[in-house]
Amino acid sequence: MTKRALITGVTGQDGSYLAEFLLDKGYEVHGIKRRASLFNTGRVDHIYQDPHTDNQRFQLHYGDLTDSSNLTRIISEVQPDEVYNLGAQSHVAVSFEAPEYTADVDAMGTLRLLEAIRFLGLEKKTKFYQASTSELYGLVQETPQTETTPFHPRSPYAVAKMYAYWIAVNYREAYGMFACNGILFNHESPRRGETFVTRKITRGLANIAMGLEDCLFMGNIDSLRDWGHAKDYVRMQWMMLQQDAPEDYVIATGVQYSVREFITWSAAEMGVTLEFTGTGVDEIATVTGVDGDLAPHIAVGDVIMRIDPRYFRPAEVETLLGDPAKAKKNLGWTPEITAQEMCAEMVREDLKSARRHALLKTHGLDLPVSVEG
Ligand code: NDP
Ligand code: GDR
Repeated sequence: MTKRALITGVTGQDGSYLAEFLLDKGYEVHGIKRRASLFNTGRVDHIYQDPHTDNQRFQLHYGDLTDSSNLTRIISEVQPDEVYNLGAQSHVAVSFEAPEYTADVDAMGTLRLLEAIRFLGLEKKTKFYQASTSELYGLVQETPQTETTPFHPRSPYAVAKMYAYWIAVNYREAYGMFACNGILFNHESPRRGETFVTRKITRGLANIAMGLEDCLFMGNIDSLRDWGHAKDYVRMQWMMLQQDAPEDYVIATGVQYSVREFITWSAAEMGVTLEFTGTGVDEIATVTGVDGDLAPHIAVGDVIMRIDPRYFRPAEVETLLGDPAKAKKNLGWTPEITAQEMCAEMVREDLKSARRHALLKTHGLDLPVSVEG
């Protein structure tokens, strides 16, 4: 029988890859999208199916994690075998600006979904995946981080996600629900939101390469992260719900790099070498070499990265490194794409869009480049 999945956050990075993955597996996939004044389905438009055709296997429903009655109605209509709760205000820096909204969506939204499943009497049918996060470790207590490392969240986002983590555990223990937390470390792709650090770098440097921007303004580039590819990580989200019994898993690569290294790789993908000089807010990256023709607007001596303290966070997570041993042992999961391969893919895609943009500009169509991040 065809399995039915409901994905919150289907229009986001992970939601779009997961929807593709589940459709390939033969699932009927339902996604919740928010009402917005502009189209917000760019990441899933390629799998859109005309609602007037028969056997539609991908359907979108208007909804919001802040709206219990709406969530209950959608779950009642869909009767999902699996719910993937990927929807969230997912930007850590933004959560300091909008802490209450972040708690409402990320913490209470999770509770609303679990309650809807229970209220509808689906707690024995519907399996639940919660998008938990390495941000729970925050001020890290041990390295590498595992499923048993104590949490110390460092942002309103992380605190909200900590509630979501424990409420999923609680519904598992209290009501016997099949609820799992995937404690996912940072994962990226060409579909990553433009204001997360990796995409900000690949897109920013591609724009500089094509003469659309002059300089990349960054926050804490000493920060260390364990970066994987979103495609590898959504596969694991599905695997977690196919276990015999619900358990929580750390999903990571087990390798850590700095933001500065990610900038160096991204530039190198365009044939550009950099030298970092100065310290703290005075650190800059100067071009020391340009090889090939991928970056026609970058020259030796250009300063293409500066620090802007506005991107520092009130409380920072300096270092994260995950140990995915349990996922490997129990589920046979290992990441297939390295951080460097992922960076190369992101640079290639961002160079393509920067070239298109630059071409339009030469024909007088000068679209604004949004650089806020
Ligand atoms: P994105 O920010 O790309 O996507 C978030 C999704 O949530 C979007 O579809 C967004 O809709 C939707 N959303 C936001 N607010 C609401 C709301 N009020 N009601 C319903 N939907 C809403 O995140 P990712 O795909 O990167 O991450 C997926 C999940 O995994 C998130 O929960 C994130 O916190 C978590 N996570 C992500 C990691 C990562 O490195 N990517 C690591 C660990 C956890 P819209 O498109 O309209 O904005
Ligand atoms: P993070 O991701 O906060 O780890 O949360 P992000 O890419 O935003 O930051 C990673 C690190 O880079 C530093 N940094 C900057 N970050 C941004 N966004 N912009 C900058 O200019 C900049 N300069 C330096 C940050 O300070 C940070 O240390 C992501 C999100 O996807 C969460 O939803 C998810 O839970 C975690 O990853 C795991």
